[in-house]
Amino acid sequence: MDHVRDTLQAGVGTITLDHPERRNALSADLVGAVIAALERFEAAKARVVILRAQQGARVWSAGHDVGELPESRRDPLGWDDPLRHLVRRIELFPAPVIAMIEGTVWGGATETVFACDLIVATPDASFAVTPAKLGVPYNVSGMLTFLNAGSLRAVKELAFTARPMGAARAEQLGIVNYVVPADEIEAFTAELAGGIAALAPLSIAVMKEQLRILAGAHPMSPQGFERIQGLRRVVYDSHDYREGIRAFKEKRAPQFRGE
Ligand code: YXS
Repeated sequence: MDHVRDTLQAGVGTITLDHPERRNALSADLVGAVIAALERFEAAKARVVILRAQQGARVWSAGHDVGELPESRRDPLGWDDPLRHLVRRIELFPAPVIAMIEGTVWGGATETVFACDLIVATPDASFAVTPAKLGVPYNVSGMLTFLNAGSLRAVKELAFTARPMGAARAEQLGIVNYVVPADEIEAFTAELAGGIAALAPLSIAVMKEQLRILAGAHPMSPQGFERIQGLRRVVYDSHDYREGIRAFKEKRAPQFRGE
């Protein structure tokens, strides 16, 4: 089962996450289906993509499927993790991807949404960055996704509090492009997408790729990278990482010890 629906009409592709039983958690299956839809849209030369959840969703996506995170002693967000593939695929898609948000967005799903090119959200939508809730050592390119979406101060607030940020505040901070009432968001997003689809696709594609390369152009020495990976290993080998995952599965509050 893919738990994803997709349509393509007049150059506008729409991908709908549809696994409400698991709150659209980004399982390998669901991510694989989203990526497959993006590949079909690219082959069909779609001009723009809308990424959304089922209409009226209370939870847009609960983030990485915690059940698919390694229990310990393995990088939980390595290059080949499904979430990493999804973020890269969105960034490399040669046309704008619009995230249409109803409901709450959590963890790796927040990064996925922030990796999209435009964000349209309802007033009661919210975005939470949750590694600190679970004891997860987020990965470097993931932190760069956040940093490219908001100011350093806003990213620190999201990452260090793990609290959901409301759509209005996210718009005020320049993270969300538009906040639109729930009964208008579909028409608004369709109109926005239709306008983009009518413009020059090659020009937009090259501007998107230029912005991706420029936004990712950060010098980091081999020593700097190795230091970060060493620090991350300490975290995913820690008691706290194991405790965070176990507490989630046991539906209880984690007891972090700082070791
Ligand atoms: O108990 P059953 O089998 O019915 O399943 C429950 C939940 O276990 C399941 N579920 C998930 N399964 C795997 N991964 C998830 N992320 C996940 N979230 C939920 O879905 C069923 C219904 O969940 P329930 O009863 O909690 O629904 P609710 O409507 O009361 O609450 C919805 C949420 C989203 C507020 C709640 O499910 C929640 O807080 N989920 C976890 C949000 C979160 O912390 N996500 C971060 C995942 S880890 C991640 O993305 C990165 C690795 S990181 O953390 O580093 O950013």
